[in-house]
Amino acid sequence: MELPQEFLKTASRARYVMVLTGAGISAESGLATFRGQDGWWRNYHPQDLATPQAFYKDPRLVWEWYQWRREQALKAQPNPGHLAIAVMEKLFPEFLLATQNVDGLHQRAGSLKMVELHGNIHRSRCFRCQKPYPSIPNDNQIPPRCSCGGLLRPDVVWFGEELPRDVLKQAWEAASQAQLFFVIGTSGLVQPAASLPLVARRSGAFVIEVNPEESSLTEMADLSLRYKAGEAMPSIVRTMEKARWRKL
Ligand code: BV8
Ligand code: ZN
Repeated sequence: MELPQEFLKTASRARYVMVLTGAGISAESGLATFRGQDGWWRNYHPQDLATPQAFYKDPRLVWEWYQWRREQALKAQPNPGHLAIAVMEKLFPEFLLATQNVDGLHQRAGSLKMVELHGNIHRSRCFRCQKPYPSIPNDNQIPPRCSCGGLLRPDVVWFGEELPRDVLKQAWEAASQAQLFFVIGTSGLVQPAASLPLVARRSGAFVIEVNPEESSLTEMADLSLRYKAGEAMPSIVRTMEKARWRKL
């Protein structure tokens, strides 16, 4: 894959690199994306289930959707796209991966310098008292109950809920310091995550997108590669490694 000189020069000199991923990076692991046709479940669209209102209205249905997604995520394996990002983190003095995904595949691929903007489906918390449950209790109620009697919910950020302030602050600061910003596998529709590449660009970063289709961030990217993450990322990371050695 031919990469422009400007990208190679930036990669060889960059001190701080940031990556934003979305559901597309888990597609090659067999997990449905949020807005793709495969995202529907029992005729429901994810957007209609990932809300506090949906849980309030039918906690059993929403819990079962997350249970199904948890099982899919546990059966899935990190793909070469996840693994390449885990390698990339070691190439730069400063690095941050901000993922919108809740499937835990980046952690399983070995990524350490990362934040989960939208939480993680393998953790729960009490809908009433917020008590955290790092793993899913195997009581046979659906949804399980907290010790206070409240219902458990997945520890994710639903539409209309605020992202964890500390996580958003860390991601915002990283975006404003990055010289190189990757946007991988996201349609760029969900805020405030989709604003991170704009913050980076405004601070002078080179923005590179990897997505087999155009997204709402394509126009603002300096370089947009029409490839699947699992196909493109391993060779992009190898090319960056060589560019950094050459300079060194
Ligand atoms: C909030 C967790 C405010 C749950 C998710 C402006 C400012 C602030 C808020 C808003 C705003 N405008 C609108 C809002 C409200 C809303 C929003 O953004 N709505 C959109 C839809 C218009 N935002 C919120 O509600 C956020 N909250 O800001 O609250 C607030 C302030 C104060 C006080 C109270 C409240 C919370 C948003 C978080 C929602 N939770 N997930 C769960 O997962 O169940 S978001 C959900 O969408 C997933 O996390 C998903 O990752 C994310 C984004 O979708 P994508 O990842 O992009 O996935 P998608 O399917 O869309 O695209 C996949 C892409 O991959 C495609 O482009 C495809 O081409 C590509 N692809 C496919 N295969 C591959 C590939 N790419 C590479 N390789 C491949 N092989
Ligand atoms: Zn409770």
